[in-house]
Amino acid sequence: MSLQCGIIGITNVGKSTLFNCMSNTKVETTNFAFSSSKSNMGIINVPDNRLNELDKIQPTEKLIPATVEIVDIPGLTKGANQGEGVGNKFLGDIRNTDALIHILRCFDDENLPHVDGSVDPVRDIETIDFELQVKDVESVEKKIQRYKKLEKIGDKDAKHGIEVLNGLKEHLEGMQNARSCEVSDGDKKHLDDLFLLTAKPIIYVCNVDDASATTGNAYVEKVKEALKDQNTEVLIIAGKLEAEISDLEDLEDRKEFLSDAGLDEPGVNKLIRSAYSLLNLMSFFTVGPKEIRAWTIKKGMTAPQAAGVIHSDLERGFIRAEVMKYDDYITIGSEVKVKEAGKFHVEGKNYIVDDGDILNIRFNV
Ligand SMILES: Nc1nc2c(ncn2[C@@H]2O[C@H](COP(=O)(O)OP(=O)(O)OP(=O)(O)O)[C@@H](O)[C@H]2O)c(=O)[nH]1
Ligand SMILES: [Mg+2]
Repeated sequence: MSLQCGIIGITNVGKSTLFNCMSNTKVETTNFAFSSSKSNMGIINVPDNRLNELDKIQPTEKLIPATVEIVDIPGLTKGANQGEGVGNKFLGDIRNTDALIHILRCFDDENLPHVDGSVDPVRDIETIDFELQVKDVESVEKKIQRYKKLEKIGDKDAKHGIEVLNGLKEHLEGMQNARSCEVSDGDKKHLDDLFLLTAKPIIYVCNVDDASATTGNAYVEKVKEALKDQNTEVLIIAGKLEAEISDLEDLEDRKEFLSDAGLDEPGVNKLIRSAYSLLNLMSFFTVGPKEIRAWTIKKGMTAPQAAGVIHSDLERGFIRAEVMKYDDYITIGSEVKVKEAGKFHVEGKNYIVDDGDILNIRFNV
């Protein structure tokens, strides 16, 4: 199971800069508009301090964090849907993602002109939203045409489907995103196969100057005001500072740098965790002397499905899961004592795995 988070935004707002801070692969960042000419894929480790806590109780050789895929998508611009800038070929890359991180330029820098002449993150949100909405209207219209053909040959569902889609189309044409369109659960089936760009879950990241890393600035306030009615997260990150921090190899140097900036951890760590939860993901652990590992699953997965993330044999031959809750293990201090305390659970195939569960899968193939 690989879920993907896409980084989007206007050109030259710091997308590649932040991608480099998070990802295991590095790409070029430049002062030129549209410097990225293809989407770049990377893998990010999900920072999780629980791994270190588990290591204190069960010393191990390797700590392996959970991972998520991230794609740095080249900058969009006004008219991208008509081929402006790098055009719309990247709108397809956005379609393939499961969630979006929208980076907003919230810093002044006279050496780095903004393509639209001034720094205005609220206008930038509208610019990007509009490009995506235009694309979504196209998708909806195509589906309406398909339904009209079905209606002609007597399909009963098609008429209602057309009504639902027309409602959505109007919503989009009113400069609204599909994610804010109210559609009843029963009607969602008409939209499922559209993979609408503006329906994807999204986080906004205000890329600020170093001095505003903890406080934000006037641009951030405007962004928050503009998004206040949307149920969305707005994070503040000082991209340039983050890049400098991630370049430091030495852990102590990093700590000092962070505390000078007034941060208790890199802003990108927070961003990664937010993206992880936006993707509806969580982690369970396997714990042993060779490795302690965090595994990524979707919320609501059962024990056999979670076992299948480790290896398909474990799902196929699943017998039972032995489960310890992370908090029990940490406070009680060992597997033996957890058992003595009656908090070691044996669960069957209907068990829904919880975030932080420590699992041992019993299987037979
Ligand atoms: N002053 C300042 N400059 C930044 C910041 N973040 C990025 N930059 C600079 O902005 C320029 C563009 O950054 P990139 O990360 O390449 O921008 P991008 O959004 O990937 O741009 P495209 O790929 O061209 O769309 C680089 O020169 C960065 O050093 C920041 O927080 N403050
Ligand atoms: Mg770039």
